[in-house]
Amino acid sequence: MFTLPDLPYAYNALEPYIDEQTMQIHHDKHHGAYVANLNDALSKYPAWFETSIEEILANLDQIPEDIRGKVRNDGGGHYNHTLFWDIMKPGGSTQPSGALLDAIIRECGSFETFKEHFSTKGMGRFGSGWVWLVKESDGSVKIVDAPNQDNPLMEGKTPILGLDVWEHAYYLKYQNRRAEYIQAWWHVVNWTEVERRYATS
Ligand code: MN3
Repeated sequence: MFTLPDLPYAYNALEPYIDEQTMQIHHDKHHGAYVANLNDALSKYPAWFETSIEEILANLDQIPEDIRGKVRNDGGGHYNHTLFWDIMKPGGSTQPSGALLDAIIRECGSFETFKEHFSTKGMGRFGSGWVWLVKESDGSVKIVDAPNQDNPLMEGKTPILGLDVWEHAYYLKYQNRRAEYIQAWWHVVNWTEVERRYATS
């Protein structure tokens, strides 16, 4: 069975950028529900509990058709939120360094332009979804977005940074002001973890 991982910091650790109540509901209730629903779907075919969530999402075509939609949504939700908690931290560095920074500059020209492009993608995602930074096999990086709980693993690609732009991620504090949420979120990105993911994927 899959389990809800603990947050790697306190619920209020990302204040004032992301508020305690949002973190509590987002982690305990939303992520918790994705895990419970994923386990419920897979309990019909328990052999899949032996497979990692990354492998499952990269091979959705092999999941039995009657549960495939649930596994896509709830398994995606489980993976995406686990990544999301890990790529945030209070008081992290304000930008990446080394090979990841080089790759971002090659793609976007500068780190500031990268942030603009990534934020614009988040604003442009209609309805619920995510913005992703993907590492390609040649080491380059690309900004992509996806609806619902879809993610780059489903396209055979490797996500190293993700931003949740579902309303549940920001509505309590920012209401309809998604742009303010995105601008605030940059303050809590854990670039050390994103660099680790870039280096090891
Ligand atoms: Mn969410």
